[in-house]
Amino acid sequence: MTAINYGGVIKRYSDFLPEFDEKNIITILEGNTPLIKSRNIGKKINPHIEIYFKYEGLNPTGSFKDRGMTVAVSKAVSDGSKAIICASTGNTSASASAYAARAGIKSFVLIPEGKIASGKLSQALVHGATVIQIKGNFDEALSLTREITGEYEITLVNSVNPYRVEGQKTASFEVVDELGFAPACHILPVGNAGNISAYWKGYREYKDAGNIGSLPKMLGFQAEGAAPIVLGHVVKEPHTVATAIRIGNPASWKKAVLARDESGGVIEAISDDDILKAYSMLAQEEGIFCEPASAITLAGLIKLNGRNYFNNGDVCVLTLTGHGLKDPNNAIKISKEPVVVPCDKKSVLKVMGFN
Ligand code: AN7
Repeated sequence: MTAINYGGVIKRYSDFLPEFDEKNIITILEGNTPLIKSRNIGKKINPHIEIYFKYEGLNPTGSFKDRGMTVAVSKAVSDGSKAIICASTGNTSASASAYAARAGIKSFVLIPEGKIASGKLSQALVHGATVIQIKGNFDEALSLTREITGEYEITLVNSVNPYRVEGQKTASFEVVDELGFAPACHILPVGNAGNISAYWKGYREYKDAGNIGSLPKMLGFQAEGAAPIVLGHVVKEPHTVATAIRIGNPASWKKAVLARDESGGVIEAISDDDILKAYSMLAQEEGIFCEPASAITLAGLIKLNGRNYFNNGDVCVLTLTGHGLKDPNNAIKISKEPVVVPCDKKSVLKVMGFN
């Protein structure tokens, strides 16, 4: 396949996805994201394992949600739907509104007031979605959208829509197609738990098709203040700096537990401090800017490595789910303020250390 022929995930993985009439395929050429080998962090943390980053921030709207959205919106269009709706911590709303714009249908997005990163909000607005901020959290927004879609002719495009999961599983296909085998471990953030379920489905389907001989351990991480699966109960008021995964009652809870248990993996919690440390490390030591929720994967790897979880030779893939530019305020907040100097060479050289 040459790049010029790339047609998005529905075309590339048609053998594993529902079929659509060509005219109903709504794609912005999502997928085909790079698998980047760690150059510096791996050496430092554990030179006996291989670390790869699946950089999903390079999807058209800057997150992995586009893989599922192309399938969900193509299905909505095939069914004659004129509008879609989702609840979102930000990225689903960005993706839904872009794909709806491309399809020429309406989108409605319900978001928790003041709790979504500014880049994501700007996306929903610029793509023309009707953005409804609710005085509540994601879980409450999701239950509202489920009620509304039960009563009105409008398609729900959260990951409870099975077409979303179908699209998202293509990321595991890409990992295998790139490596030539399944990794020993696949590490993901867990919010509403759709993605870890989708990856696991993808790996299993590739194994059934004879494309891989083994399956990875699925290693999922939740933020400490929003870790219902780890705690074993709903978190009523979830909180974390990683707003993308500020979710207290994940819709795919059971599927995520199955993915963990069938694969022999873990789902654990990580503190906000450790999330932000990993976030800075990725930016400063690998040149990769992802959002805090995505960096939880590296924090999780560091945590497990600290108790010698990995075997020598293990290949670990970390999915960096969203682009750092989604959340510029957070990046600025944790960084050194830029200095301001008079406009002369001497002052500039002084800051550079060339006195
Ligand atoms: C960057 O956009 O739930 O466990 O409404 O944006 O499949 O929910 C986002 C989730 C990880 C968690 N990383 O994935 C939403 C939303 C990023 C995310 C997750 C999200 P799931």
